[in-house]
Amino acid sequence: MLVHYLENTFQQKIDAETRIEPKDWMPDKYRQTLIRQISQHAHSEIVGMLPEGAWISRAPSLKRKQILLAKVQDEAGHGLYLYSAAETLGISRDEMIAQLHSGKAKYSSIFNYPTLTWADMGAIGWLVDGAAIMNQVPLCRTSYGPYSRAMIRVCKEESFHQRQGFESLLVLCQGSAEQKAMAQDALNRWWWPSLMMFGPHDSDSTNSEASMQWKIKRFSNDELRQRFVDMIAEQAKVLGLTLPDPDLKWNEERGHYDFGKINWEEFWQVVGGNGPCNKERLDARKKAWEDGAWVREAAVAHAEKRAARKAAVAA
Ligand code: BYC
Repeated sequence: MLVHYLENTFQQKIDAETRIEPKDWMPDKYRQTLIRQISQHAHSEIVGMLPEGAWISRAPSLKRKQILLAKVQDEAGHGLYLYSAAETLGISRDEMIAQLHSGKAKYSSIFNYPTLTWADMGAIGWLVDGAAIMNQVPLCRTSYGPYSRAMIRVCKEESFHQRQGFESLLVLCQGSAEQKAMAQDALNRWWWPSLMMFGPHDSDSTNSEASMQWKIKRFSNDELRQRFVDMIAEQAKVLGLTLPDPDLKWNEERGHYDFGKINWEEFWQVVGGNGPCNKERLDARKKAWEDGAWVREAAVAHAEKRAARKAAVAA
């Protein structure tokens, strides 16, 4: 009876657009869904540093190196805001990291593809950050307060990331024939994985119904994917690049671009751990965690020393 009352009051708050805060009552499934989504989002940011991080030392100029360095640092920051938001739901940072390392928690499929050329840095900024913004701007109004506030800052930074990616590709597209070919090749490889970032079709999206009712999600996976295709198809014209989809065509009646079939078999293989770089990415994260053990130990020892000193002064 009491639970029924609490659930009703909770849903009324959501319907009235009142944010849910950490100390408010919430259904356990709402809490678990948020822990799942926010922690997976945080892991995606941290794992997402790896494919681009590999190009910092190979950036073609000081300017490009500075931009890439700043972008990768921003991603570390996004991971930290998101881990902090998830911690307000009662899970510790260590538990989340353990779930990533054991394979229990997912991270975005997109980061399991290799970065083969410099043009991939442009393609990631344009497409991957472009897809991220499309998905994350609505999350600024998500129903859980700490997550929505973290997303406001993240989105501001993501929009700079997308602009730098587009501008970097534009420079390549206006350069030599080889540079333009490199940009086209990067687009060919990153296009379909970018569409997969939005998740399975709505009919196969197991979490959507509850997440929409709780206003964690405001738009469905397919709606956001369509918006992304419509945006990128126009921007590709400015670059003079061709999206690698023979079925891409403006549909006057729908007022949207039609596009070809996504290879869902590939998506589920990548999500299941069998993508081209899954093992490499997880090994890199585990190694970073092990190599950083001494820093965590030193920080704890320092905190204990300070607390002991403070206690001694107070006594
Ligand atoms: N990859 O029921 P569904 C970034 C899983 S970081 C892997 O539709 P949901 C950036 C899904 O988890 C971008 N798994 O799920 C960083 C679920 O499995 P579980 C990351 C995926 O949660 C560095 C199952 O498939 N963005 O921008 O309602 C550099 C069924 O899916 C994927 C976020 O994390 C995928 N692509 O909707 C540059 C945004 N898609 O968990 C850029 C926040 C689905 O039940 N997250 N799955 O075992 C979300 O908005 C939602 O979680 C999703 C999926 C739209 C991604």
